[in-house]
Amino acid sequence: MSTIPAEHAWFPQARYGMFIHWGPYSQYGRGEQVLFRDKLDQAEYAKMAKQWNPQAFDATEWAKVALEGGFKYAVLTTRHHDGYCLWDSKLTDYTSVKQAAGRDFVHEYVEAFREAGLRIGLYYSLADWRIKAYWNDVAADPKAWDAFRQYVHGQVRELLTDYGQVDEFWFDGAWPHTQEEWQSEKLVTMMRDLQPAILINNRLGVRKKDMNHPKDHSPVEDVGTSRELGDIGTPEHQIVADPNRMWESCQVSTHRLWGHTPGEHWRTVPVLMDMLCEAASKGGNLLLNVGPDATGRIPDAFKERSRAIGRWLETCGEAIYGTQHGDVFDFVIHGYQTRRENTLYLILRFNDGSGEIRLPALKTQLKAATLLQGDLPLKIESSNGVTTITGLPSPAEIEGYPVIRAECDGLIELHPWAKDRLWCGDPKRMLDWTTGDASAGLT
Ligand code: FHN
Repeated sequence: MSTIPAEHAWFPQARYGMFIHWGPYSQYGRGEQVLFRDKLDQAEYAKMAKQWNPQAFDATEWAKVALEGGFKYAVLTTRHHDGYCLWDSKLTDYTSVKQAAGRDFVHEYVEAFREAGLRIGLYYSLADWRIKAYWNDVAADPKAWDAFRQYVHGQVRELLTDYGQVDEFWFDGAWPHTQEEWQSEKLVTMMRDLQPAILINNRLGVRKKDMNHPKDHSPVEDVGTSRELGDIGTPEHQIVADPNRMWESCQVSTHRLWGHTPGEHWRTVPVLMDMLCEAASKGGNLLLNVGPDATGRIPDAFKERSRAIGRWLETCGEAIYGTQHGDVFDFVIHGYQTRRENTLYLILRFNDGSGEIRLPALKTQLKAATLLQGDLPLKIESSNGVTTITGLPSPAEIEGYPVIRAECDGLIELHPWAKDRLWCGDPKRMLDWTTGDASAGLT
């Protein structure tokens, strides 16, 4: 991965962002794509959207939830595929300012989250399901496509002109058009002229020449992502490191949908914690989604989960924020590792009560081992090349995932056998470890 420009250094420091999918679709309670997935009548949907008036919306309250959750930035949907704009766009009347709500929700969000010290992200869908040209081949009506593309470019210009510093711009909905048809390079140039420090994601359309590659040509590319444009990769519903750029895994906090779905199952705190720790261990961020309800309230079920993670981050955030790729050796029987230079953070998914953690793969001696919960020094024993950390308190005495700060005495090195994972590398590296074979009667 190329070096990260100074103006983008906040992103890996942040590690944890709040994704917010909110729009008139929240009135239906069946996710953000209800217009298409229920094939609703467009005119009926637009009528409902124009009447939408979420009077309980309080951006300051949302920012408070974000801070309590330990989030360092947020990304709000300014316009999803349904076409309804949450800001004062001069290019359409289909906005929260010109319709019943009479408010510029993006302005309120930006002001409150900036005031709270959070980095500002704006999500913008290139797709607009109301517009015929979006669904059509460009060649079928080039003039209509060009008018639509200019509308899109113009709205991006508005969002980067009228709302102060925007730290991250999150495109979506490029499918089925290519980065060439969207004129994404021109769009990105305009964006960087307006906001030189801005971080832009990779969902700017697949390059024409990549259109025929099988989807599996790269594990982190999804339909609509560009291989060359964009500062950050955006694996969705998966946590797969993008080898070429910074990345954030976007994940839902309920079972599947991004927009508000009352009655849906919520993912548990351990599942959400696992995603955050796994993303950090692989050197990426987690962008965890919430779908506020039609009145503008963030569901209590999200707040409870988010606060639990926030409390853990108050004690153990040093193992997440600003850490590097830490998946140094196979640690799956205990949990996750993150790293800060020669310090390893051992994040335990569970505490089995044994009071000890064996680290057979680690060749480098440990200078110190400390349980972050309570800043408790732990004992280090070494014998036959195996380091064991002992003195872990019982599960009842530790809230959340136990985290050990393991300070290595120099560069982190592994025993040769451990450099490859099981089912990888030269299997003969394990011969000295075996006890015999069938011919000697030992089976
Ligand atoms: O179609 C959208 C979907 O509704 C949602 O916004 C997600 C969030 O990353 N993006 C698209 C699906 O990949």
